[in-house]
Amino acid sequence: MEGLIMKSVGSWYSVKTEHGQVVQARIVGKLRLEDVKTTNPLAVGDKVILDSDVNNDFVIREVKPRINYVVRQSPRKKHNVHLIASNVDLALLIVTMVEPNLKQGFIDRFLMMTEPYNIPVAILFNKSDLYSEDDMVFFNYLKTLYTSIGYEVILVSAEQNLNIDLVRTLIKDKVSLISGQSGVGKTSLLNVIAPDLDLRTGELSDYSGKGQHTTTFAEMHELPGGGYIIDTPGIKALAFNNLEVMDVAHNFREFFILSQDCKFSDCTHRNEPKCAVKEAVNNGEVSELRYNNYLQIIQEIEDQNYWEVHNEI
Ligand SMILES: Nc1nc2c(ncn2[C@@H]2O[C@H](COP(=O)(O)OP(=O)(O)OP(=O)(O)O)[C@@H](O)[C@H]2O)c(=O)[nH]1
Ligand SMILES: [Mg+2]
Ligand SMILES: [Zn+2]
Repeated sequence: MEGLIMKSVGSWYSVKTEHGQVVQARIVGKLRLEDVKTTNPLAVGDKVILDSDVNNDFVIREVKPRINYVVRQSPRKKHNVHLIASNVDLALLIVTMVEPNLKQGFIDRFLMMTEPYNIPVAILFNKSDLYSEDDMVFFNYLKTLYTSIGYEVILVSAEQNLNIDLVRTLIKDKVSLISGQSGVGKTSLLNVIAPDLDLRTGELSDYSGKGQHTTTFAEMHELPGGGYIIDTPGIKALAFNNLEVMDVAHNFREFFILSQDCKFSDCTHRNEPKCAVKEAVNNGEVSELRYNNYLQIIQEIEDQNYWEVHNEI
């Protein structure tokens, strides 16, 4: 029997079977997995083959090949990654200008998780009811920037029901992942999009990002209008030890297109001569904001690699 993983807590998985019921199942034996080293064998969104054991309990025998997956660097094991979700059609990145403030570079760092598989991203700026005029000016700037690169940008408010219909239309019949810092209103938005779900949301007293997380594990919900949505815990920090400098260069969409005109095929767009990306930054075709975030990410990766080499000596 086939199944779809809706939730994973410890070694138990909630699996929706092809007959529509949700059952609890565990892994037996060894699953054949892809070559990526992961700290967890299965993720929400995985399609699996279910069986029953001698006690008539459900067991997972096999995971079907994934179309794509979203991973984060494991906080514990540096070169392992943690699977967040798989087989995703769309990622909704929830941010807000205030409560908590949008962290510099956060959007571009998030995109490093979705770009490797070209997962479409819609950036939802939530809590618009709280934005000042200045916040709106910056929002409009970011909207123009990210729209021009190919991402959808929508101003929303869970509180005031702003543009929720637009989001409903966007996610209809898709498997969407909802992600972002803690407290930006991911679960609140889900509750407005699909009130029947009635999920728990939090009151964050501390917006430094260290506040408590209300959602503590990824969980997939079936949407009444068709499709699925995966609520995830808030992201605290995004590190990229699992990426190489060239991966980052390839995952900045507009840089990648331009890089065909760089003199060197392995151009990192820093000090190389005849670099099409740097030229585009200089003449204003590529955003300085994006370029600076790019430099910051590759610098971080190089620093980490340096320390690793250093420590091995
Ligand atoms: N003013 C305003 N507050 C909002 C809006 N959306 C959510 N909030 C508030 O923001 C707080 C956090 O909301 P949650 O939905 O729990 O945030 P979350 O992103 O799911 O947080 P984690 O589960 O910790 O990752 C709650 O107090 C919500 O009431 C909005 O559009 N406007
Ligand atoms: Mg939540
Ligand atoms: Zn270049």
